Formats: sequence, structure tokens, C-alpha cells
Amino acid sequence: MIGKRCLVILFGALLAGLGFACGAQAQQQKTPIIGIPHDWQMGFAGPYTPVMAKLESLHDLLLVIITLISIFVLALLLYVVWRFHASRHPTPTTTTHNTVLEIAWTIIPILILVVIAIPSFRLLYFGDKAQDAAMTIKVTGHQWYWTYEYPDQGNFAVDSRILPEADRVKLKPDQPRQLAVDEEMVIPANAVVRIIGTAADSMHGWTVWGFGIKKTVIPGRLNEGWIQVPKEGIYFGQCSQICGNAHAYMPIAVRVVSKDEFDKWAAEKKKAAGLMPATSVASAAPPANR
Ligand SMILES: [Cu+2]
Repeated sequence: MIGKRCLVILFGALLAGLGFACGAQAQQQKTPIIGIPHDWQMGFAGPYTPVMAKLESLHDLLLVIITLISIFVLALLLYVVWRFHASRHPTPTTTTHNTVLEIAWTIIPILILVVIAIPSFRLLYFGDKAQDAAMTIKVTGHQWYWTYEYPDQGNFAVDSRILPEADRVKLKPDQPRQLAVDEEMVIPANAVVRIIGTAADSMHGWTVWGFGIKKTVIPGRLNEGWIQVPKEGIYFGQCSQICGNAHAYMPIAVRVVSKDEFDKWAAEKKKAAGLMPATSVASAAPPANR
């Protein structure tokens, strides 16, 4: 009887342990991935977006092409050094032209450039404009912080500043020093987000590693790009355009969350900004002058 009870208790403890382990795992899965460079990293960060995936494959193609060209040129040089050495070739040749050779060394490089240009232009146009964007975020670069406006989410804005150095002891594990900010850009996972960028003072560069986006933002102009990040997590970037003495201290942090979490966050920001929900704005609007 006692043995049976012991067995039941043991089984219960085992189940509880399993449940705890699963809970811990679920908790662990919720921990955001941090898109930051790591020690001994060899390749690019990511790819975290479709543009970056295509950018990486273009890079790989170019790496193959330039490696083959470099090996070919090196082999030619070594052959010339060996073949036309004074000991093997005492009387220099008087040849000045070779039509076949000249056509070949004009046509082949043109073909190589065309092979490079086709995927390059395709990628340029792919990353240029968002197709069927779910939302738009306007990025404004300031000396030395970023403002993110959400015009189609109630038109609220957040200012994103680096967390001060003095506070680094308080930084959480997902807040790397010199990269963590007080207000991240928050976007829903999988959504196509159109980024339009401008600057308020000098030029800045909105660049996030692994996103394949590097938008130079210029006062008086709007530059467009887009991102679509399937994986939830926090991703980091930095200003990539020298913009003054705190250029190194205006990092970029993008938090990718579920749609529900994003809606909750947007509602909070709207409330904090004193903005009414879209429906009451429409009903409360004064009649238009006719
Ligand atoms: Cu800068």
C-alpha cells in the first residue's frame, strides 16, 4: 500500500517536474533573439529579412566571380614571369597588336559585368519600394537620436535615445551596452513595413545589420525602403552617416513582436500621447466647412 502511494507521489512529482521544464522552455523561447554581431563572426548578420537573404546570395555570387578572376590574373602573371624570363626569352617580341585577343579582353569583361548587373539591379528594385505594405513608419534622424512616427496607427511618435552610460549596470540581458535604447521601434512579425526616412538637421544613416537596409536620411527629402522580419526578437543597428560628435551614440533598436503585442503597445502609446481611438476621432471631428 505504502509502495503504491510512493509510486503515485513519485509519478506526480515527475509530472510536475516535466510541467516545470516545459514552462521554463516556453519562457526561454520567449527570450528575444538579439541581432547583434558576436565574437569571431565571419559572415553577415542574419539574414533576418527577404532583402538581406537576396543580398547575401548576391554577395556569394560576387565572391565566386572575384575569386575566379583573381586566380586567373595571378596564374597569367606567374606564367608571364616564368615564360618570358630573360634566360628563356632573350630576344623580346615586337608584337604590338592581336585583334583576337583585344576583342576577347573587351567582350569577356562586358559579359562578366552583365552577369553581375542583372541580379544587382533586380535586388536594387526589390529593396527599393514595399509591395502591399501593412504599415508605414516614418524615421527622422536628429542630432543625436531617432524619432519613429506611426502615421497609420493613430499618428503617434516615439523618440529613441541611447540608454545613458551611467545606467549600464541596470541594463537587462537583452539590452547591450551602447546599443540599447529607451524606446525601440516596435513592429509586428511578418508584416511588410514601409520605412520612409528623413532628417531634421544633418544627414544620418538608418542601418540595421541583418535587415539589408541602409537608408541615408537627408533633410528635406524622403527616402523609402522596407523590412519584413519573420522572427520575433530585438535587432540592433547604428547610424551609418557621420553626423556630428555624438554620431556613435545614436543606435537603432527594433523590437519585433506578435501582432497582438504590437496592437497592445500601439494602444498604450496612443493613450500616452492623448490620442483618441480612430473611431472616436471620426465621430468627434468638427463638420467640414463648405
Ligand atoms: Cu550619425
